[in-house]
Amino acid sequence: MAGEPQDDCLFCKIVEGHIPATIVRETETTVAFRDINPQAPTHVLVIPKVHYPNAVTLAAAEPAIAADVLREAQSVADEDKLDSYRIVFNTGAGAGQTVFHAHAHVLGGRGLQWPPG
Ligand code: IU
Repeated sequence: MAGEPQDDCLFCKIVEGHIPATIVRETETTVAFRDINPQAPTHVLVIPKVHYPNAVTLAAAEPAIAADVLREAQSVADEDKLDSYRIVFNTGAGAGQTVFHAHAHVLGGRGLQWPPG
């Protein structure tokens, strides 16, 4: 069923506590943890606890939770004292998405180039 945990999803396993992660924030609907392969001094992933394959399918089905993900991105930035930061939603393998559970990358703490690679 839509939103239900998937047996083969690594981020569902992090939500369930079956795979370790450095969790920095948790709410009723979201978990935020440090990326294992950080690309910036702050590189935190904010994920919904429910399983949707990407941010747009999450937003279509659960708009309030998609908004929670964005709110949590700001909270991560506040906790790491970032004035500016980047939120990235890689969507599709061609754009670099490797984990098909919706997630926001929150990147900051260094100068960020535009356009991204
Ligand atoms: P992507 O947008 O799907 O490429 O992002 C997935 C990210 O998840 C990527 O930056 C990985 O380093 C990160 N990650 C993680 O932090 N912990 C894990 O257990 C796994 C992936 I698997």
